[in-house]
Amino acid sequence: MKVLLLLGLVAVALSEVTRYDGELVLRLKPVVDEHVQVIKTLSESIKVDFWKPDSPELVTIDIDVDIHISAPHAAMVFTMLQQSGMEHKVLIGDLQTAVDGQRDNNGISPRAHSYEKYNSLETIQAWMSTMASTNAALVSKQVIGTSFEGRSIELLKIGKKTSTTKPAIFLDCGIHAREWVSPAFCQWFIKEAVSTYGADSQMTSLLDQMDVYVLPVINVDGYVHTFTTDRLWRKTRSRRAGTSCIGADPNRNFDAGWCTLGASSNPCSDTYCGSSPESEVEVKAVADFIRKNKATIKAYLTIHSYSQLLLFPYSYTYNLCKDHSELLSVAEGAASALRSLYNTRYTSGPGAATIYPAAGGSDDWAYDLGVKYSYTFELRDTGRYGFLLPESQIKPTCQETMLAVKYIAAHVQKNLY
Ligand code: DDK
Ligand code: ZN
Repeated sequence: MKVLLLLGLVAVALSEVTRYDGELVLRLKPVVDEHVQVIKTLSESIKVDFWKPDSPELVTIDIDVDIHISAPHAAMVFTMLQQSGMEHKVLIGDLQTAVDGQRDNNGISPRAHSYEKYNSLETIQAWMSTMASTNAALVSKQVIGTSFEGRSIELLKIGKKTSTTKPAIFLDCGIHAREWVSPAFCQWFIKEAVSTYGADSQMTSLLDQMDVYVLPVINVDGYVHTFTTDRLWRKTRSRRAGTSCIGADPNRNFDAGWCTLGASSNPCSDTYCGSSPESEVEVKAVADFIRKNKATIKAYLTIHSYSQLLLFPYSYTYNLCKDHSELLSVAEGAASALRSLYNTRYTSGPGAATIYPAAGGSDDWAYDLGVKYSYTFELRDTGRYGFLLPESQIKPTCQETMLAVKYIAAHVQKNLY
């Protein structure tokens, strides 16, 4: 027993998991330009981890700004906020408590796969193999590429197998590493598809007529890093010459107005656009797959968190896309279906005007490629827990999100021919 305890301590010491004791998440409400400047100055003088928006360049007046700061800087930050007269509140008073608190579905074995827990990549990939082999008539697994650190990027193709090629929906999760509820949703979707096929008439008709490609974790290296080392990592884990900073933002790395707006060319930024479009191998793998299947893919859905938004193109320009009115009305229908279950309120609209301009995103890229029904979800919550959404909220979050996804799928199906 003592030996085991000792080994445990050594293992903890060796893995060097980042702790967040005493660190805070604050919500700031800039209403005049001076406030915006205060936030930018702050981010230049101390390390500020931006939760919303994702980087200081995106801060403007009249939006909520959620930031994570370290304990030693807290007193100074509060003084600065007081002096500027900017309204603010503490969202999370001790980040380590929130990190520990999110794994609140105890009683479920920590190693086994569970739809109501945050599963490790290893667990997810083993489960995907099992899902494919035990549901061979409906599910097949495909490896679409390899990550920077050499992990495989895998998806499941779900749909009744036919001799002719079917139209398809592409659904991905886990572009950003720290948004853990996103991969949880893709797993939930797969479970629902497999378990309600043949019983639920909408799911049956969807999978008879269409295929759904579900990619639970795009940014596999980043996701692993959030389990082993830094819970709040966002980007990929690519190394590049000339900087010690690691990774690029995969949702700024697609070839859509690349790096023109709402993205950073600084490799140390959390919204770094990468050295060129598709410089990140994970992005290239997804883009290659969608290009290859572009004749069949009718909808592109991508799942992020947090903010409770349902967004569609464009984010790289304020111009409205040519299908704006249809995409808006489908988004509003999907949001009201979602709300019908637990009264969770979503805002829908084009990305640039609804949250912030952000070029190089996957939804804009897919849309410009010709995938008309292109949507980005930002799941729960609105900041109470942010990225640290407790496991006890996985089930209600996924249940309500299913209603929105099924609403969009029904519309896509209705407009196939
Ligand atoms: O990547 C972002 O900053 C958020 C998700 Se965390 C989505 C931005 C809107 C859609 C970008 N095309
Ligand atoms: Zn995201």
